[in-house]
Amino acid sequence: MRIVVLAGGIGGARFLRGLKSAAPDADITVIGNTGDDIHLFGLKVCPDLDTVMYTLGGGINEEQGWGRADETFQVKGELAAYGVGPEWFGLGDRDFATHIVRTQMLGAGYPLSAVTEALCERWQPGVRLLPMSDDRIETHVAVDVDGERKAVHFQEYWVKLRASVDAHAVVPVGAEQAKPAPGVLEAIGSADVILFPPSNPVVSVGTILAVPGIREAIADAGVPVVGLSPIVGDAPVRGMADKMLAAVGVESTAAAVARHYGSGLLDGWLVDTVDAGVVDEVESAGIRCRAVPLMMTDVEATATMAREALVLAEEVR
Ligand code: GDP
Ligand code: FO1
Ligand code: CA
Repeated sequence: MRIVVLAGGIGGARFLRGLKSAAPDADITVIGNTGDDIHLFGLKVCPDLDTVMYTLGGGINEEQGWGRADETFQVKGELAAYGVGPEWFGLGDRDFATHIVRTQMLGAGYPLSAVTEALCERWQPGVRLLPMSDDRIETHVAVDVDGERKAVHFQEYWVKLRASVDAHAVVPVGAEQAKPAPGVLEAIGSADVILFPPSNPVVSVGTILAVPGIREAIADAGVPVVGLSPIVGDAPVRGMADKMLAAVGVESTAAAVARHYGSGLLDGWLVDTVDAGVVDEVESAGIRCRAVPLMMTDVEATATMAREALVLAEEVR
């Protein structure tokens, strides 16, 4: 079975670990979000691609959910001693090597998709990991600072400002001119099932869908498209999905996120058992819905979620 998954960082990566366990023989292609990418110290950092690669490859810091296990921060300290920032973004020594290799290969002319494939040769994630695009796309967030509206990079909003101020708009800068990376449309076109993990609907899945051609290819694929809610009990399990949803005028409920994707895209939607009350509402929007436990507490619980998603896909096929 060929499965295509649109993934952000932590939510996407943890779901994929469960999916691999639930469907060990499946051929899984991951279309990864690159809107979180940022250039720092002359290096290209791709947080969501790296989170998927490290999580599936066994190198992730499990508690944190991003960055490397057994990390040290000598380089960060040395940069700070030179007064070279930003000091608010924590790049570790082990992680730095990934960004150096990536930036060196990009400088030599390789596209991000080829670089990602090369990095995955080391990590062997057991999935085909494709960036959504080889073109530069950076999510910016409109905020008010000292009474003035300005756009900041998504990482500045999340890591520096800790999402403490309201987001008025979220813009995937560069998306309109971008093309899907090689292999993306082909993978969607030959998929047996397409899954939206419980990733951020705005700055992860939403950004991937903003690359011209991807949303259309999924809608036209003619195969089941099933999503899992990142909102449990009217709040994100972690992260800033509530702030991002508010910026695009969507309530933080499992039902509102399903309606936001819409029946033109989604065939099936899983909500957590605490949200069982919204099943009828989602179904009346033309999306088949089931309530099952959706907390990714360990790989076994996550594998059960992935199995439920595949069962729902067969039901709507
Ligand atoms: P990010 O790029 O690191 O922010 O990760 P993603 O976009 O892939 O996923 C973030 C989303 O995952 C957040 O909206 C969380 O609510 C959701 N999430 C994290 N852990 C869980 C979980 O155990 N269950 C569910 N249902 N959602 C989760
Ligand atoms: N998140 C933080 O909250 N603080 C950090 O200093 C930080 C550094 C960092 C470095 C590399 C990387 O791949 C991810 C990193 N993250 C950090 C996570 C990242 O900002 C976000 O969680 C994701 O981009 C949101 O999807
Ligand atoms: Ca992300």
